[in-house]
Amino acid sequence: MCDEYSYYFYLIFLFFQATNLIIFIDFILKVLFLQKIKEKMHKSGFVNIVGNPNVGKSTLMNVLVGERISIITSKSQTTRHRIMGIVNGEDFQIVYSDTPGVLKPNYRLQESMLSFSRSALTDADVLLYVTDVYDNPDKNSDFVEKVKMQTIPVILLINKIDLIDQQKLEKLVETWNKLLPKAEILPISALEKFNTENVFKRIISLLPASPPFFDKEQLTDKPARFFVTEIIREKILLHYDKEVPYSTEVVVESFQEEEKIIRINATIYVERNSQKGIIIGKGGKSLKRVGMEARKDIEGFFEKKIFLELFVKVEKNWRNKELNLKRFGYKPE
Ligand SMILES: Nc1nc2c(ncn2[C@@H]2O[C@H](COP(=O)(O)OP(=O)(O)OP(=O)(O)O)[C@@H](O)[C@H]2O)c(=O)[nH]1
Ligand SMILES: [Mg+2]
Repeated sequence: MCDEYSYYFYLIFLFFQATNLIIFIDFILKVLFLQKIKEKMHKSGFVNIVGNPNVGKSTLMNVLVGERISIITSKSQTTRHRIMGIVNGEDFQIVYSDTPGVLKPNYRLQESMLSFSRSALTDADVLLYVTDVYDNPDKNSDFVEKVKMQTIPVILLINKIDLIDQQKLEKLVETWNKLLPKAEILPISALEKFNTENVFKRIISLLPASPPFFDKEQLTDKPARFFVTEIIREKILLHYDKEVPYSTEVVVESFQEEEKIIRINATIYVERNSQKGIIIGKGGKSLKRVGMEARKDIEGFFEKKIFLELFVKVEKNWRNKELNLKRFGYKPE
């Protein structure tokens, strides 16, 4: 009798075990299936920002990313590198690339800058061609021709529309429509964030389905030191005229992060002795101003106290020397 009970108990036990196993397998399959659907719904892609110098490419990228990644000044050729700004959402990842303005190179540094802009034509999922209301559509027409040949979606952004009236804008739209007939044209003001939300929405609608390319926490491809050099370079562009800012490169020699402070030593390289004197200024006043303003911004960037020490050195004709350019991070391997 007792044996019979145990037999039935055992059968019931086996039955529950089997149903539990089925429920468990069913659960795992559903999780895997949902994961697959989620992956399929996830969108990712590379959105490259190109255009002539000073049209507002970096201003736009910073607005789209929501962070101050690229430096901005009223001088052209502010951006010298290709800089990534990554925007992450639950179901999307947009990898923006800000690039140097397209130019006719006069020295090797500019050749390298142009190669960064050109590279952005080869690896984008969506291309943002930025122009502004002062830009001459005939300038760098060979680059525009390359944009025209693109098979990927091109959005043409007419920036700084805060500076002109409707009539002039309509004429510009007409001109650009003829030059890039396949491009979708959106007038914007990056400075006033006018229509930039629509740019974002259009990009999302054009992105391909894909898992993310980068860690969802990642904001950029550049290391911390890069932003230090850029902030210092921004202050130099703001405070010095003519060739001086264009003959300047900044290198971070040491970056020591302690618990409460980051200690940074950086060197400002110039091409001539006379430029060294200008950068330093009377009694070191000009260099001190650059250091003070840069330190404040770097503190804001890292949200930490900064000790910044600046040196100035002459590296003759560095803008034309392969070795220097490589050392300063301009020449791709
Ligand atoms: N009025 C107005 N000014 C703008 C707008 N967008 C950018 N600017 C200004 O245009 C100037 C150049 O802006 P950047 O973002 O540095 O331009 P860029 O195309 O990145 O320039 P490069 O890096 O030199 O090629 C700055 O003084 C900006 O403040 C805009 O929508 N309206
Ligand atoms: Mg720029």
